[in-house]
Amino acid sequence: MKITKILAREIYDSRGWPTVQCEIILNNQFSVKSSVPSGISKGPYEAIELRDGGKRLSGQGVLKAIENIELFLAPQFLSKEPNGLEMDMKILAADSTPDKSKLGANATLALSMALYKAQAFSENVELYELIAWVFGSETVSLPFPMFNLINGGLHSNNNLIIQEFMIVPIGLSNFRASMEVAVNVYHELQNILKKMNRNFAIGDEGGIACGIEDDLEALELLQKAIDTVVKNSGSKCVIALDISAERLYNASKKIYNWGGDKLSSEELMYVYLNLLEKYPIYSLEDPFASNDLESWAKLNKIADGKIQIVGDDIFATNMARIVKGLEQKAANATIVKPNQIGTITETLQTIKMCKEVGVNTIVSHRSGETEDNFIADLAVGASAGQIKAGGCARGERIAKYNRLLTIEDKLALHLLNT
Ligand code: 2PG
Ligand code: MG
Repeated sequence: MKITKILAREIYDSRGWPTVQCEIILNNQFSVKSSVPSGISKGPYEAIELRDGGKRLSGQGVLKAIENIELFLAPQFLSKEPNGLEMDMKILAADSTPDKSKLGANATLALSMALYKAQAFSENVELYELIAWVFGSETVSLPFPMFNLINGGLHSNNNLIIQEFMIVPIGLSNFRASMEVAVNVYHELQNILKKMNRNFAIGDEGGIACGIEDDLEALELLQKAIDTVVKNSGSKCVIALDISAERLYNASKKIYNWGGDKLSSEELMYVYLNLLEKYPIYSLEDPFASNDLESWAKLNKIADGKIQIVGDDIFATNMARIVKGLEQKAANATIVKPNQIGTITETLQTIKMCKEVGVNTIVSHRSGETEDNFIADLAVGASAGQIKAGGCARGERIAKYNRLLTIEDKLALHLLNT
């Protein structure tokens, strides 16, 4: 099939801010669409998201990014067979900056995702199959999901310092069973809050976002809900936290603002060590700021491979930054967000390199999302191992989990037929 048209348009994300949608029309009749997410807790190393500035939509418009797709990038791909890998190389050449600051990572990624989808469609394969093929892998696997059941930090306006309180069901034989446990814990948490007469609401990432007093109460309630659900089920749940410490750090004073307390790196380390002792926490994301590398290395040494120390803002899905972090032994896992780097091909390269050097990878959504469920196929096709796509509510979060349920069924059927 040939590309007959590439359209881009401004649509809105789950927070009501503009974002980029790209539509590719094939053979004048079929079309595929992609749309890009947007984060709010960002480090300094992410690829540049192009925003229009000015008065319209508080400066958040993406009309320039759209123009970059339609006028600058699209013409070279018209009348060609869609090919994600090859066409990403052309996108990279057209932008030619290390951070996509010329065309905008929201423009390059929207087109890159749409090209991969168009290729899968025209070759009549599932997107995860195409991704596995580009990735050079003959097998695929479903990721362990991290469900974000309590939202704090910049993803809500409550008192919680920790940004994400996630649960990871373990000891289950498939994704559907994990999802079921998570959904039960999510509803149990709501029951507990109702019994406590707390008013609560859902935050940016589909977890509870108010009605909880502080981080310790959040952990206590989460543990209580987990205990109630797993009591008779034979399953287990561990906890994963995203601290997102970048926003808490004062680099000139070298202190962290921990809910009004001014903590040194060492004091913050003790906070974590206490939490690790008290709760079944198996994964800590962004525990320190990216230029407090020494503290990362100390914690990673203490973790000794038993706890997952995850770099997000510090690595920004960027191979060079991950290599630098590994030289310092800063972490043993990385978050993978396609819009931190700006194309799907670069995202796959990053996952590949991490696998080769034994760094765990967690494919991740952004706090501002759309209904696009590309990351589900990405996590499966590249056998990333883990995914975080939010809580057990809100359509844009559930879209990713529902796609994983569908993929799991397709793979089971495939196994039956072989
Ligand atoms: C994170 C992400 C996603 P944001 O910090 O891991 O949960 O948040 O998209 O706001 O950067
Ligand atoms: Mg993070």
